[in-house]
Order: sequence, then structure tokens, then C-alpha cells
Amino acid sequence: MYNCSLIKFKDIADKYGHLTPIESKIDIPFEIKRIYYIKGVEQGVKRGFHSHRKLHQVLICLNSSVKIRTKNPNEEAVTELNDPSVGLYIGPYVWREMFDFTEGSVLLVLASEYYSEDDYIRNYDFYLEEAVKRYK
Ligand code: T46
Repeated sequence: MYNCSLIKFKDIADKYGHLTPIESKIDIPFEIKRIYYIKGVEQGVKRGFHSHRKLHQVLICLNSSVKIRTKNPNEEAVTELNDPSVGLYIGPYVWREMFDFTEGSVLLVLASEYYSEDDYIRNYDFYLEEAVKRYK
């Protein structure tokens, strides 16, 4: 899907467990300026429902699982994240919805910019209005 892709990170496994390194601009396609994580989401709760204008992000589910619906004016996809060595890259002008958080899930997000509410489009009709020009 345009502006969305899965990234497979290294999974260094030995008898002591697993280690996954993630290096800015090497393993992901941008410099990381911000990290946040989402946890403790109760069953049935959905999050997201917005797009960003400039932000690039990589979403990684560190424990349990979560589903991510991504949309643009022409395409829609659902990705289940359940492997901490896999990240979902989401670029600008992609609508996202997170749902089906399973018990104990921890969603880590690596972001290319500092937090700015101005970068969000939280209304789907406004999103379509801005996005159609970019997806022609
Ligand atoms: C995204 C998805 C995957 C901050 O103060 N700083 C931050 O860095 C972030 C991310 C959020 N906030 C505040 C803004 C809201 O008052 O935390 C509150 C919850 O944020 P929001 O409702 O936007 O959370 P989600 O889970 O719907 O979306 C988040 C990110 O905001 C968003 O960029 O792509 O995760």
C-alpha cells in the first residue's frame, strides 16, 4: 500500500533470549525524534482515526498483538502486528485506526518529529479533501 510497508528488523537469538537492534536512518527510513508507547488498552477499544501531514512513523508491537487499519483514498489494508522484530512504516497522508489490542499488548511507536497537534487530521472528510490531491 502506498506510503505503508512492513520492515523486518534483525532478531538476534541465542540461548539467552532475543535482541532486536533498531538504528535511526539505518533500520528505519528517518531520524527518530520521538518515541512513545501505548499499553493498557481495554478489549474493544479503538484508537487512532487520524492521519498526519508530515509525520513518518514505525509501529512495533512489543508484546501480544494489535491490528492496524490503514487507508488512503484508493486503498485499505489491515495488518496484524504480533512480532517485535517487525515494524509497520506509515508515512504522511495515511489514515490509521488501531483495534483488537489483545491483553498485555504494548505498541511502541518511533516518530520522525516532535509532537505537534497541528500535524494531525482527525476528521475523515477533511482527510479525504486534502489526501485526494496527493493520490491522483
Ligand atoms: C499515531 C498513533 C499510532 C502527546 O501529548 N504526545 C505525544 O507524543 C502523543 C503521540 C500524544 N500526546 C497526547 C495527545 C492526546 O491528548 O496524548 C493523547 C492521546 O493521543 P491520541 O489520541 O492521538 O492517541 P492515538 O493512540 O489515537 O494515536 C497515537 C498518535 O497520537 C498518532 O500520532 O499515529 O498513535
